[in-house]
Amino acid sequence: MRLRLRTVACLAAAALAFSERVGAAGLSTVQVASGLSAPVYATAPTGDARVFIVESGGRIRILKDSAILEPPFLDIQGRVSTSCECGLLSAVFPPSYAQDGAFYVYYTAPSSAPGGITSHVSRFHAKAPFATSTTADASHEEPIFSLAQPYSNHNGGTLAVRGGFLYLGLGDGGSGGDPENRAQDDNSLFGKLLRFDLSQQNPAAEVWAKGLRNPFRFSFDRVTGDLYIGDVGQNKREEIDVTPAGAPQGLNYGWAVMEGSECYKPVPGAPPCHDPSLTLPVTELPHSVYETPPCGVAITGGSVYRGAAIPSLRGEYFFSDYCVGKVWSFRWDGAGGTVGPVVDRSSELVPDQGQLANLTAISEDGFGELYFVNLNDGSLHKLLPEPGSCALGLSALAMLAALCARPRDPAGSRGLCRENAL
Ligand SMILES: [Ca+2]
Repeated sequence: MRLRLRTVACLAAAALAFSERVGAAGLSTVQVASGLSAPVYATAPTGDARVFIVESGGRIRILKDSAILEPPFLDIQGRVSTSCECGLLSAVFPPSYAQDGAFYVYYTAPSSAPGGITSHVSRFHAKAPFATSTTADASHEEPIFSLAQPYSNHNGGTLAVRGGFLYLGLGDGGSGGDPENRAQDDNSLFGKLLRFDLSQQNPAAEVWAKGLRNPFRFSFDRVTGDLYIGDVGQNKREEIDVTPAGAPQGLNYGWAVMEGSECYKPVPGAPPCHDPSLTLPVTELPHSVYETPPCGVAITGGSVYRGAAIPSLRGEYFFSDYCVGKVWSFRWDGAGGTVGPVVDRSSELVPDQGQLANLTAISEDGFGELYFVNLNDGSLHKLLPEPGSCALGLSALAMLAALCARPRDPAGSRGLCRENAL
């Protein structure tokens, strides 16, 4: 018994030393796809080893075994407008996808609306067998929601599923400064987080939260259900809003009364600036932190890492800025509602090929591993442990295990390494 306890203690110490190393400086990125046409998002059905890449021109491509499959999984290029902040902007596979093949997309289409576009959420179906399907039936589109845009910008762009509901983030309608105060207007669907009951064949749009300017990217933590919104700022502040899964419906994130934690403008009928009813960001990036921004600034909300490759990183939220080309991360303490240090990860994540710039998404595959989507050069990069982390970890493990009273368990150590190396 005494020997066994000492062995367990030794191996635990080895595992701790290993995980601290990976957590401290053990990250890298590897280019896994290139030659894509204006990619904006990556996702996958839960447990599917493939990656489904959304191209803004109207195609969804499948990355399988390091190759992009032909033909595309979905091709609706003729229905999509591609100028400005437009196009096919996201796709989501609900948990029921393996049973019924149904998935949802969000895109903008040319229209006679004042902004020249109309936003659409539609349901499509993969061709059977669903779990391994490589093509969807583009000819059978089921409209779920549409909304004519008053201006061409601030179109939101993300769909996500939580607890049987489909969520859509919509911008304030566009222009600048929310001229018609739509984000605070309960009679308008702009500037809102909407949700749809997926148990309904034709679900109605329900306002879940308001006071958003342009939540281009938001996500749910796949373990906790907490909501992370990257809301693009106006002139001064980019913000991240984090809301626990159990928060009530009807939160007001402040725009255009407030831009981040600063007052922006009084809005008739809305709470005043700093009113306690407003939900303020958990962290924000003042524009003053950027040095000579190349094209302005626009936050790209990301995702919480929940993969298997880097266990010490689980729970860490990664985000970027489309224009500035940096990647940051922080850890949100759901119980205390506090935010850990915001860490600039950019130098750690320099990839083997290409670069992490013009990121339109940091999103997840079917196992919670993270991908960086570069719109400008058409590439996709995957977050991985730093090369050699596993070998170094094994060295530490072997050294410490050798001090134990009996030989280490080879199967156990391989298990640790495998978990960190994939
Ligand atoms: Ca806000």
